[in-house]
Amino acid sequence: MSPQLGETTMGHAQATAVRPGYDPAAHGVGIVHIGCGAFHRAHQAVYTDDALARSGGDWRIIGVSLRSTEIVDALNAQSGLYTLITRGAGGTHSRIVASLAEARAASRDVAHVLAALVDPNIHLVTLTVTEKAYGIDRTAGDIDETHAAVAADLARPDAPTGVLGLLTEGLRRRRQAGIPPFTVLCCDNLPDNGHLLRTGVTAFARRIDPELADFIAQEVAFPCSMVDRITPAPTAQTRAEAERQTGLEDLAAVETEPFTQWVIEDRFPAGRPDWEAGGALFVDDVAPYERMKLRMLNGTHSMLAYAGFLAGCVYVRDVMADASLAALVKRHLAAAAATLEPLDGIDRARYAEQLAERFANPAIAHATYQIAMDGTEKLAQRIAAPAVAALEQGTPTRPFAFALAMWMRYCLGRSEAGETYDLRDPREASIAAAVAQAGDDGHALAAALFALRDVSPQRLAADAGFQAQVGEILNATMANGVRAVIDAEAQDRAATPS
Ligand code: CS2
Repeated sequence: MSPQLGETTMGHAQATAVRPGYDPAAHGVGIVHIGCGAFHRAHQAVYTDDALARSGGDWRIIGVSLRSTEIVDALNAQSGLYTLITRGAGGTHSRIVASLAEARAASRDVAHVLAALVDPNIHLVTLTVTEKAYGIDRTAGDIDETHAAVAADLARPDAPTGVLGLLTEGLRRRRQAGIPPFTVLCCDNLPDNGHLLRTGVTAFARRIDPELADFIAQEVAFPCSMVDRITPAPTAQTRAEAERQTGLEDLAAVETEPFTQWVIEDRFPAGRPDWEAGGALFVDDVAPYERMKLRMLNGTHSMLAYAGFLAGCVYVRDVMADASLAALVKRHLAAAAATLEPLDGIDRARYAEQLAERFANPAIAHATYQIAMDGTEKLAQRIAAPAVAALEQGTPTRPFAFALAMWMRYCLGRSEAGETYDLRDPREASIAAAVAQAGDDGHALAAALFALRDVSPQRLAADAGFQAQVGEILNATMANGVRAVIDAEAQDRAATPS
């Protein structure tokens, strides 16, 4: 058995693995990152690693996991070190990342997490916790008091468990101790993510202490950012590949694609690392980049995840190897692009081509079932928002109706062969109630699922024509089967989308 990756063994890593270009021990911490899952380890932590190598600074990261203790234990056993494997047309490469100094699990170690949040050396709190962890009611622009962590943290604000509670308590303690606030950088796939989180934190704080809420609104910066790197959940193969590449056992290894992008609003009053070293782009307004990525990459991802999963494609690359589905991917990319305003320096057609190539990457095993997770948290910004824009502009809407119909068919929770699967959606119970009520009537199911809060904006739910289109596709799927509908959609309708 190979020795485990760690401070003392890193020097023995095989020459095939690139080692950090700096001495990690010479740099202090400056960032708390909440959500130290695979995406963070393939993205922000790598940009910070590049920044440390090029410009130094005390910017190492304390990783916080809200619930899972497994990744925390794995990282700490390796002094925070892990292998980043990139797989693409240029081959498979590995590199050891050293920007994570330590990890903590909020679920068992909240005192240490709060101590880190109050540490004057911490200037930044960054987050990748997934859409559902925030507990913000996006339609109302307020906190969602029915969200489990929000409810628990309102009851015990001094012992927080969730994002809003932790940030508010950290900021409260800093203010009380006269320590300047940290900047909060949201890195989740949500539109206007910085503004949204600011709304959530100030609304949460207002329930506890209105003065603190005013202080946060005035003094804390919440820049927006757009993040991009396709990162499948690590598996035993990931760990085996890391061991092959480095000669060391690594329980925190991640694999990802070569492409990476980070567009950030440059508003960091407490300073920041030299993330430009890893290629980050700093702009005044992130919104157009975010919209482009959410609608083109993530929207197409959701469509292909539902249609692909239902058609028996386990991975995204299998979807791209299916002629009809690949045509629908291109159709969706074009329809999403048509809803966007021009953006300097971005060639949308080229961006769409590049996305199709990234999805087809044969070396990346990105499960459709992984992307299908949490549909009720994702579809509003990925599918419904561009559908509304398309209705208003008179550009094609059918690709969005098809995507929603595929999600609705997926919501039945059973394949055509009769196998059941878990929806893995925070609103599973409401979906099940809608399905039970509507049964196999596509129009009734569409109406019931459109009525779920936050999934589709009023404008879309009120459009009888659009809803009828979704219901028809759904009925055709139930009558003729998913494969027949996908083929018909790709052949007949793709040429003349309505
Ligand atoms: C995916 C994203 O799981 C999903 O919903 O669409 O995680 C996607 O892979 C990333 O946003 C790519 O940057």
